[in-house]
Amino acid sequence: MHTPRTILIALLAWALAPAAWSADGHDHAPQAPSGQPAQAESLTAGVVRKVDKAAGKVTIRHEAIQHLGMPAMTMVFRVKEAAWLDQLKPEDKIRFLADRVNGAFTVLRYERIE
Ligand SMILES: [Cu+2]
Repeated sequence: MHTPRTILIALLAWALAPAAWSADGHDHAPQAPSGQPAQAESLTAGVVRKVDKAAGKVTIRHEAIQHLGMPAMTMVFRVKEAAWLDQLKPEDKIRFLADRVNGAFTVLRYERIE
C-alpha cells in the first residue's frame, strides 16, 4: 500500500517536471537561427493559358511553387512589366519567378523554355 509520504513525493515529482521542461524550452529560442533561407529564388515551370492585356494579367498553368506553398494549378498572375503581356501568348512554355507583390501573385521574371 502507498503511504501518504510516497504519494506526496510522487505528486511533487509530477507537478515539478513540466515546469522544468518548459523552462528549458524557453532557453533555446534566442540562439536558434530562423532556418528559413530568405526568399529562396526558384523558377517554376508553366504554360501560358491566356493573356489579358486590359487587366494586366496572364493565366498560367504552373507546377508546384515551393516558396509560396502552392500546388500545381492554373491561376491568374499580374506581371511586373506590362510589356511582357505583348511578348507572351497562349501555349508559351516558360519558367518564371512568382511572388506576392502588395498581396497579388505577380510574375517578377520569366524565361522561355524552348
Ligand atoms: Cu497557383
